[in-house]
Amino acid sequence: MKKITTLLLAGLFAIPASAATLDIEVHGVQSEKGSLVINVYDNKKTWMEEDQQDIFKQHIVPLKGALKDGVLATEIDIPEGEYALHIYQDWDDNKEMDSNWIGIPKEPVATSNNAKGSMGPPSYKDAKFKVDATGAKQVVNIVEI
Ligand SMILES: [Ca+2]
Repeated sequence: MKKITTLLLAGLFAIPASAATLDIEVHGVQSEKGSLVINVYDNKKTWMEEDQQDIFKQHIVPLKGALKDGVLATEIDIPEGEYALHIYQDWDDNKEMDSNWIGIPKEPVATSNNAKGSMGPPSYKDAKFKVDATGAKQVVNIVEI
């Protein structure tokens, strides 16, 4: 019996206990043009950088046929931890958040916790949230700035 218990425990620990599901609802999507790009960051050093190596995880959802009353619902499998999301509607599907010459986004944007910046982009501190073993949910509004 003891042996079986040990085996069971070993089996349990072999499963990555840290896998969790992050549910994301993006409200206020105005059109089905392009894709929704969800960039997940796990530290403030790389926050909002667009190089692939700076992004912890990227999740791209084509919008055609994916909206329900202007809401896009999706989920990401992610280890437990602390994260912040930067989301934009990539109208032209060029995998970049287009912005004007002073850096103001030209495509609709959203941030986890609906964090807002004052005179600049929102901070990692305001946007960060925890994902524990039971997962997490973020409901955000996407807006044109
Ligand atoms: Ca773009």
